[in-house]
Amino acid sequence: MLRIALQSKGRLNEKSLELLREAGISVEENNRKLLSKSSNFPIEVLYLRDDDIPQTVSCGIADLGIVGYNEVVERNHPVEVLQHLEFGKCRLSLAIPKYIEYPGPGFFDGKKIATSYPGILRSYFENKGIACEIREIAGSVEISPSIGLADGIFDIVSSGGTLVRNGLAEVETVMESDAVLIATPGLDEEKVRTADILMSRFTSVLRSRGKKYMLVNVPNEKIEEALKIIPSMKSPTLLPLADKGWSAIHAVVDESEVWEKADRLKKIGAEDILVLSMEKLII
Ligand code: PRT
Ligand code: ZN
Repeated sequence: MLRIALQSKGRLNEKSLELLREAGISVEENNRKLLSKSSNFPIEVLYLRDDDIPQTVSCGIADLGIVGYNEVVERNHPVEVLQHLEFGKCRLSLAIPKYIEYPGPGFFDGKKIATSYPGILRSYFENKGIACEIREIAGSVEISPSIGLADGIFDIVSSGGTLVRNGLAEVETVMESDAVLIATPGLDEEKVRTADILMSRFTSVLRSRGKKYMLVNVPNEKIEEALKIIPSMKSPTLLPLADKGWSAIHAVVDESEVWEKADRLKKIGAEDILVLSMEKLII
């Protein structure tokens, strides 16, 4: 039985549970319980604050965890990063009041910076040989410059709206982050086997996100041209139609490219273009 630590509430909670659900793993909803077992997969979920997940996994109280990569780097506990999960995307950036001209990282020499991520910031400045005073605060970092607590901030940015609302401009991106699957180093063989199954299910779910299944009928003499427009993952499926001289092509395409591809296919004489949503792509 594997134990996986998930954020109990907050930005990553719902998406982590959704990933498990899409991977076919049913767990009882949180209901204020600390621990809940899956009814159809050898795993139990331990709900924690995100700050505690790296350490809990590092020392083996949980075998796996899903947490922001930023937390993994900041906490610096030995864990293995098994997989980037592509949700909870954000960046950690330096920002200063927007009316100040920014000459480059040297600006921060001798300045005070407020942050909840002192470890990442310290190593960034050490690498650049810049000496600044780091003021660690737990929350509302973005108001620090306006109340005179700091000259700039180092914080998580996603849309950038919080910075704009507080009169700040993002001047350096120090690191990119998304949710990651982490593991205790040196899991035993049986746990590694179960974790591998979990990871390959996650991979299937992630691969099918943003993809559509496209079916299109083309005159046989246009097949080659059509295949240039919709190259599939390996090779598209090609089926002869009852109507002689026509074939159907089935292919997996990025959702963002569906319209553009459909327009180009119509131009070369394709008909009956069908676009279906794709639930799973199991490889
Ligand atoms: O209670 P617990 O300790 O578990 O949660 P928490 O409050 O510490 O963390 P939470 O739930 O806010 O965030 C969990 C993780 O989500 C973070 O560690 C990041 O990996 C990821 N993430 C993704 C974000 C954001 N996007 C994000 N936008 N975490 C925080 N923010 C905040 C940021 O701190 C800033 O205040 O949103 C604001 C900026 O957002 P924009 O869109 O205005 O730029
Ligand atoms: Zn937290």
